[in-house]
Amino acid sequence: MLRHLLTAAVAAALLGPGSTVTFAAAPSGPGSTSASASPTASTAVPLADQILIRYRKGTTSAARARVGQAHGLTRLHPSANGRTDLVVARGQSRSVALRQLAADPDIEAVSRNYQRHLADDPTGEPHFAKEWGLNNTGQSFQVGPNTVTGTAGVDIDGLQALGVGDGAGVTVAVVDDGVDFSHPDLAGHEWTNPGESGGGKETNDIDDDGNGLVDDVHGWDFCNNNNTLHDGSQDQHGTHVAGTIAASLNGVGTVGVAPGVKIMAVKFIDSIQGHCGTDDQAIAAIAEGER
Ligand SMILES: [Ca+2]
Ligand SMILES: [Ca+2]
Ligand SMILES: [Ca+2]
Ligand SMILES: [Ca+2]
Repeated sequence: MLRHLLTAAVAAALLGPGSTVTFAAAPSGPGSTSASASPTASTAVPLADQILIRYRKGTTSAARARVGQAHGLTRLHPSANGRTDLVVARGQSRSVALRQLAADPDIEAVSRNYQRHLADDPTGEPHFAKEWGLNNTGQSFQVGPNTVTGTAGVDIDGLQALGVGDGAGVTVAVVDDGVDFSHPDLAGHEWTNPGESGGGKETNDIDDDGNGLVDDVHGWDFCNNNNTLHDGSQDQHGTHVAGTIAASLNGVGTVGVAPGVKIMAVKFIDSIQGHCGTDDQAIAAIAEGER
């Protein structure tokens, strides 16, 4: 249901009532300094540089041409519906172009050309109903001999957040005890150090990236000063924390707040009393996480 709602909402927002997208059939209009009729022309311009313009109702073709010339625009597609143009601004930054275009009297709205995705649906994860912190519907839990009932809405709006994004492209450093990346909900979530990977750098016993840590491929164990990031029963908490952050949408176990993020494991403590967990180890772990 969430996927359908998001798809419908995006379509309505982009097109407006009664509009259709017919890039290939639409003629190349005069609203730009140089126009291309190729329906695939936009693929040569990075998505981050593409700008969508919506003109005010009644804007003439002459006025659209003035907008193109005034702002140095190149049209990437024939106009979708006569009121919308996909353009790139040459010779100036995108942020400056967006600001200037927004102030143009013939333009109703301007935006980056964002890429949309189907909304993630976490409700199929077997333990999602227990994750009241993500989505509190007032569900009840058994806590020892007692039944505890939650308060609907007292949550972090995790369900809605997953409709916006999953954190892909973000790396989170877990400064804790170790993280078990062999857990089914964390497999594939390990951050990989580009300076210690490829061509055998992972296991060559050489500090290839020169940060003082040998073969720190997915993080570092500052407690034992090695690159094994999960040491059996010594580690009881970091895996849980990593799962709260990033557990996969995979039909297994739980889902994290942002199931698209990568985890860097920087262990500084374990469950052995007095073994490690000193402040200087924590500082070193945080420093590595800030890299
Ligand atoms: Ca290293
Ligand atoms: Ca190495
Ligand atoms: Ca270790
Ligand atoms: Ca899962």
